[in-house]
Amino acid sequence: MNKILLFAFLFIRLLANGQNSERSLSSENWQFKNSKEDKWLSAKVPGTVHLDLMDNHIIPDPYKDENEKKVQWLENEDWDYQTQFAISAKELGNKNIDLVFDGLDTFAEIYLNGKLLKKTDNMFRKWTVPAKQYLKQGENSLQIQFKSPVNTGKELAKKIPFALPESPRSVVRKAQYQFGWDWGPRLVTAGIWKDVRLSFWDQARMEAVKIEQLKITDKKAELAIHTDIFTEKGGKYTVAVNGKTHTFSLKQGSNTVSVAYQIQDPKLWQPNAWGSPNLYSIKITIQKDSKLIAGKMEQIGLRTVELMQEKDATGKSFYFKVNGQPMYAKGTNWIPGDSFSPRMTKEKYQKLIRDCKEANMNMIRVWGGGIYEDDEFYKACDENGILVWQDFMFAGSFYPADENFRKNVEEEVKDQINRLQNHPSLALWCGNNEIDEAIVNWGYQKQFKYSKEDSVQVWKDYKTIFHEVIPDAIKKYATADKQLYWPSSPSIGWGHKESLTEGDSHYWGVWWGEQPFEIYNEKVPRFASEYGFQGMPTLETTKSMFSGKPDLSLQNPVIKAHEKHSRGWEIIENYMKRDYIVPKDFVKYNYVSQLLQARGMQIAIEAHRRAKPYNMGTLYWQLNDCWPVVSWSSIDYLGNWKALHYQVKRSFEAVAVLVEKKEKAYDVYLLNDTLTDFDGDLQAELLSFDGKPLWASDAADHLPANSSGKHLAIEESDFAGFDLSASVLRLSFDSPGQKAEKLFYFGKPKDLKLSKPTFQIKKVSATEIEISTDVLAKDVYLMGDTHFSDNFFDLLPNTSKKIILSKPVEKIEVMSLWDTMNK
Ligand code: BMA
Repeated sequence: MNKILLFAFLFIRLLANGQNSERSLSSENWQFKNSKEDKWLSAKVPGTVHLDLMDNHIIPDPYKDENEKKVQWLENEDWDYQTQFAISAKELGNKNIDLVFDGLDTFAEIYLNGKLLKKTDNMFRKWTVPAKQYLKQGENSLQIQFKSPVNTGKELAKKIPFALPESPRSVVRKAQYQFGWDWGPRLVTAGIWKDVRLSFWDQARMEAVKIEQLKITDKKAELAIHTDIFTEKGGKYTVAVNGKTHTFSLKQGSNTVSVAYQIQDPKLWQPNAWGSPNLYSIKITIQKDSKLIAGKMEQIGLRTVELMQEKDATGKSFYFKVNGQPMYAKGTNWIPGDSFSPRMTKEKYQKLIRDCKEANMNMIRVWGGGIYEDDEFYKACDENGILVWQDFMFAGSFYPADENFRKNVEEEVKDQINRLQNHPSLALWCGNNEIDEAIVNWGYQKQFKYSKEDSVQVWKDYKTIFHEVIPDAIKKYATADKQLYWPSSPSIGWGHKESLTEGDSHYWGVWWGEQPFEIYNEKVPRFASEYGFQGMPTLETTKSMFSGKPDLSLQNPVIKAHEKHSRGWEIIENYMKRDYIVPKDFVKYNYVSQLLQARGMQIAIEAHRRAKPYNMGTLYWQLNDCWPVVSWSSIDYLGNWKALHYQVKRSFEAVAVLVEKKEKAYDVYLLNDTLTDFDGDLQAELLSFDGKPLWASDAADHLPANSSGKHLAIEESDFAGFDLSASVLRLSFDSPGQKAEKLFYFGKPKDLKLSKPTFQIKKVSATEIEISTDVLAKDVYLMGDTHFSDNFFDLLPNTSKKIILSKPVEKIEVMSLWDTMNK
């Protein structure tokens, strides 16, 4: 039995001996109904009303066909949930019994045995409701009535003297993406979306435990463990940290006790590629009169994170120092993994975060239009060395700042800090997504005909929430080492030149601005926290859009409906024409749309990385999807890697060779994001597509730790006389500990003179193949019902590539770019 299990076991046993204990009500027999109707139907908790209606075959699956439209009526209805549960005499014997709701979505009235105990108005808060006096021995009934979030929101919006963009979404403290996004369906749901339980306690209950890192040296880490304890009666209580006891005199009510704790010879938590993300378990217990009352186990990591902003000749730097070293941030943006959050499993969280690690990432941004993620998400980030940029859940609109709203936000911030702050992965709190930018750039004030006073009020409210309420709450509730705050991502909108010289930037000149991909080479910001381009989901996921037999055609209304950007299809096609031959066949179109997306992102990532240390971070938009859709994601709803994810993995390699075409030369860069120096060989080789060596250079080279720079310039004139549209420049850096390779082409894909490759696929074992080709094969696409360890790669003649399959498959088909250029 490992330590955690053993603790959990002892803990439950002790609690069962008359100490504090909890009982989940989630698995009790829940029922639900439309408030207007009488018939109760079976329900699942945690869940949502959409899922329950689907389970009861009342609505169709909104992810399929064009069903999203058919379920819109739900958002205007009220819904009732109820359960009956028995309370024993022993349970009732506890001095205190609380009803604890980890999440109610959103406007709920809680009735216990017919008595209204609480009204709620925020999906992101935890509600603890004292319930003892309303409970009775034997059967009890709990009813939660949910009011329509849209109708309630409309009432709230009336109190604001001007129209709010996309009203009423921003007045409702509920996941904003549920109201529809440019990659997400509109599914404004309701329900008990997290666990419900009864909490029994007599003398005291443990509220938050916050672990503060005071100082770390090679020899020891000094921590302070702060525990919030609420007591029924004042007196002497003992707090133990990993068995070391400290006795305190506590007053009746709320107390915070702080205990010093040391770890000798500490091992640091390191982000991916810098070492292991070492974790320590800290067990905190409260005892009274030698009896255990309550306990909690926390997993922590020892690390420092600083956000550096130093004035320089061009503007101001923006980067993270992790454990004292500047860290180049590589990663992506996270959106909710499902439109119905309770459907996300631990396995899905673990897989998606492992996929980030595998693609050489070290940071992920939890985008502000979704949810504060499940504990499992942060646990997976802790375990995989992925730092989290955590937005608060506000996005792309104007938000009110009346007293009620302010209090509600403060409580929300408090709850989330209490839940999340001990995760070593948590690096930065960020106020919101694109609200500063929306106020300054998006022209809503004109669109909604604001008076001068209205516009002034919007800015005032913005300042109140994001420059006062949230940062003040962080100072109040988070420990000093967990208070990094950045008010808005991006800090400056992409139209303004300062967005490239300071702060973080969302560069949307590509896609929204329809500028060519190559513009990324010029528009390099200090820290790119968003930029992106859409690609289709894999064929399996595309087929899953249909309830019946899939009709794979671009004209099919089902396929069309699974693109939520109003001009999405057109933008994809326009870009495709620039760089590729647009295929007529659907499968090939799907393939090229993925290549196009990967190509755009490769150009962006490489431009950002070459600019290190001017640029110190690149987080593309977006990792994942919440339903099957054409979107900016690199992994589709079913968890399949699109061409982009494979490309990201290559482009994010810690040691990389990159090339930039200058007027008369090709500049070759070496990048090293690790903390180790390498001595190796930098080779450059010009090869014809049929594998003939045309030109070569080779030199010993030294690559310092955490560095970037130009290591070689190849004169353009060196390649005079060669047909560059039928040649590729292969660059490699080879050292005993590291290998990096880059294939550089001299034209757009559509201008390359490719010839038909003949592939050989050898089966090495049931789950391994080796592939080779007679001439250069560009963008080799392996198709089969399995995950390939590499895909959408280029293959040179006279080489071969081994590929691991996640499971054996009968049949593997293969195509390459040549197939899209020739019949
Ligand atoms: C960014 C994000 C999202 C959006 C994406 C693509 O602005 O913050 O709001 O989905 O662009 O348009």
